[in-house]
Amino acid sequence: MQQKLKIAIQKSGRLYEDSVKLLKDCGIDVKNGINKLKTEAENFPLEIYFLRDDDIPQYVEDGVADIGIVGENVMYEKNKKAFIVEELGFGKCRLSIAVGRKDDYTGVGFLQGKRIATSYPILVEKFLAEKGISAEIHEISGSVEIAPGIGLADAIVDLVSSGSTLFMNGLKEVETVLKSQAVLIRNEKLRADQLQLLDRLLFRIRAVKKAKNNKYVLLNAPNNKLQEIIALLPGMKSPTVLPLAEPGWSSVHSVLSEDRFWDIIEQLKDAGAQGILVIPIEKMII
Ligand code: PRT
Ligand code: ZN
Repeated sequence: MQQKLKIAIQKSGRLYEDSVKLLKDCGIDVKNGINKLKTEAENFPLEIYFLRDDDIPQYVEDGVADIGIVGENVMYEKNKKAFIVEELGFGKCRLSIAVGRKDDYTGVGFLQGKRIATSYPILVEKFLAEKGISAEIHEISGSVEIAPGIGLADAIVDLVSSGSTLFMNGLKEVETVLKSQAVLIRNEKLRADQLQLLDRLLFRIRAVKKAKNNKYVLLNAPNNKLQEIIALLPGMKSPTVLPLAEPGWSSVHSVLSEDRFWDIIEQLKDAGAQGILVIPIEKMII
């Protein structure tokens, strides 16, 4: 029987949907995991375990799961023996220190001798030690943002994405302890056959990520502006140029990366490009 690779993903919560979507985008069929501990992919030798995110690093360290998807915040807080193999680009947030909106915060010195509520005592302790601050850490497991309001703490350290939770609780973000996103982690001692499966999966994940960060662009260009327009397009190699039925015009096809996208589109328009079409790419293999 063919060996299977075992992956642990969050059972429900903020990482669940993106984790399943990533596997689906990799062409791996995942049956819905609600109320299930485990399922098998039909078209890739993968067993999927649905777990609480906090437990995933331990399962991967123990080898119950070979790989897992978890936030860096959990990975570093749990401090288990596992490797990060790939950043996945979703579940982005930051672990931040917040104090009362009216507090006169001028720097980390503000925290000296204060009470800090958090679900991330290890990361907070490390941050404070690096800054030479000693403070009282109160570990609480949820609703950290209400701690200052009920007199339990002077500051909190919690995950922030939009900032609205802090705002609604009369707090302001003052320091970033860690920037986090979902990552793929692996057990330290995978066998050769498991590593081979991981490589196949990683190849697909990277193709999906690359595609997400790029767009396919088609545009029409007057032939006398072609050189200028082509010079603006980085592309995978050189762009494809095809003659249009209308004399003196060409169609140019290329790939643009998301981060420079709007910049380049504006320059293309200024250089005389017309009828610009932008199309998402599903997979990108180079
Ligand atoms: O049940 P289980 O233990 O698996 O889930 P959980 O409740 O512990 O975690 P969950 O589903 O809330 O989050 C899973 C992971 O998502 C986290 O470990 C992070 O890696 C990532 N993530 C990304 C976030 C956020 N963004 C986020 N904003 N996790 C939590 N939050 C919370 C934060 O704690 C705060 O309460 O959202 C609130 C702040 O959001 P804003 O938008 O108001 O700033
Ligand atoms: Zn959790």
